[in-house]
Amino acid sequence: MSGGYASVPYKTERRSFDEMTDRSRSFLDLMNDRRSIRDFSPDPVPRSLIEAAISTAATAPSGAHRQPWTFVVVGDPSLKARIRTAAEEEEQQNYEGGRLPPEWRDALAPLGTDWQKPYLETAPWLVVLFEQRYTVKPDGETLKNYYVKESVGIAAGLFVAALHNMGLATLTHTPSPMAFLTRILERPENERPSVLFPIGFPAEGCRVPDLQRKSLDEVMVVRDDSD
Ligand code: IYR
Repeated sequence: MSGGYASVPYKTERRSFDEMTDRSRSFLDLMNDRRSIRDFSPDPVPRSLIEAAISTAATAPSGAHRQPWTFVVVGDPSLKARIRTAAEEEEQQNYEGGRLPPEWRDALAPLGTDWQKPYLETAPWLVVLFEQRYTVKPDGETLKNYYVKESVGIAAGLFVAALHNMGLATLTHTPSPMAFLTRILERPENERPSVLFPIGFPAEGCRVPDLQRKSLDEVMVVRDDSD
């Protein structure tokens, strides 16, 4: 391989099949216990934990290694309150002003969500993930980014996994439309909000819908032309 980057050795040690099996199962067990929650405890969470989760998320692969993401961390109660008010204004129009198409309303009905978003104030942290539609270099030069939504989606997945692994809960919240986040958080023109994550511990007595995940057979297709 040639190119602009110098190359460094990549670790080549292999684990045994048994160890791989053990690790695959324990990671599956861990992730299978993850749920999106909407009922957060106000208990504080040290910012260092949020920072570690963001560092993990930022290990995601990205198109042309542009790393087209910004994680805005919000803990200030007055900023959280402004975000809640703005999100609820939009969501009230969605749920009660007839802005949600009937099919979408029906899809959400089993989840029991409504326009009220108290967790945007209760959760000790909100992290808003922004996608960088293009990169602005320190000298002001701009660079095109590639596969931005895919890259940011992968980073979001790693973020969710990192939070769950350390014992924190979150929700991939996408208030719609999200432009108010650009305004309130004063983000530059090259950024667009992607996901709003309220983060904290689940409230005492927190309950979640009794959802089932699709089975492996439902999500996997094996193509093998040799049999
Ligand atoms: N953004 C709205 C509606 C909503 C949409 C989907 I798709 C969900 O899975 C859940 C909610 C809200 O946050 O209530």
